[in-house]
Amino acid sequence: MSFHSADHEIRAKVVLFGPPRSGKATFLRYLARVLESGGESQMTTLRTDDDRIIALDALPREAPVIGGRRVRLRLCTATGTVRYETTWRQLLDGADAVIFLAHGGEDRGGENLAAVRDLRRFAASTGAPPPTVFAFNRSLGAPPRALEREAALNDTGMPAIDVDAAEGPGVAATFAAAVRFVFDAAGPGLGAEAAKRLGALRPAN
Ligand SMILES: Nc1nc2c(ncn2[C@@H]2O[C@H](COP(=O)(O)OP(=O)(O)OP(=O)(O)O)[C@@H](O)[C@H]2O)c(=O)[nH]1
Ligand SMILES: [Mg+2]
Repeated sequence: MSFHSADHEIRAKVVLFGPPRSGKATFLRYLARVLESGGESQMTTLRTDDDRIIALDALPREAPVIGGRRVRLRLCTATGTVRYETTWRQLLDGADAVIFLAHGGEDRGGENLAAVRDLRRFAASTGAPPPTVFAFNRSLGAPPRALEREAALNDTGMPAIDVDAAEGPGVAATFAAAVRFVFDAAGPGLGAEAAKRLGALRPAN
C-alpha cells in the first residue's frame, strides 16, 4: 500500500498471475463489470514492445476507509509467464496480494506448477512474497487432480477456489480473498469487512 498525500488516497495493487491462456484477461474483464457496479472503475490496456499489460483501476465505494482515506485498488495482469519475465517482475514489485489463476485443463498440471515456481522466483527477488490466493479456472477443462492442487498449495495451507472466469462463479470470492489480504495488512478486522462488502458485489448486468 502506498499513501498519496496530494489526493488523500491509499493505493493497493493486486496482481493476477498464471500460466498462459488460463483466463487472466477474462477474469479481469468480468471483475471490471463487477466493480463498475460499485463506484468509479476503469479498465486500461497498456502496450509495451510486445508485452500486453491490462490494468483495472477501481475506487470502490464499498471499500473500508483507512485513517479517513479511500483506497484505490489496481488490479493488473500481463500475458503468459515465460517470455515476459521483466514485465512480471515489475508488476509484482510492491504487490499487496496476488491471485494465482491456474488453468483448469487436465493436461495443464505441468504448466500450472511451472507458473507457481516462476511466481515464487519473481517474488523472491522483490522482498517478502505477497500473500497469494489460488483459483482454478475450471471452465477450461476437467477439474484438476487433488495431487496437483496439493503440489501447488502445500506451503500455503490455503484452499483453492474454483472459478468460471467467463460466467463469473468464484470470481467475486477470489477477489474477496485477495482484498482480505490487502486490508488485513492495514488493521485488525478490516480484511474481513472489506471481503464481506466487496465480495458481495455483482455485475450490474
Ligand atoms: N468458456 C470459457 N472460456 C474461457 C474462460 N476463461 C478464458 N477462456 C478463453 O480462453 C482463452 C484464453 O483466455 P484469456 O483470458 O485471454 O487468458 P489469459 O490468461 O489472459 O492468456 P494469456 O494472456 O495468453 O496468458 C480465450 O479464448 C478465452 O475466451 C472461461 O472461464 N470459460
Ligand atoms: Mg491475457
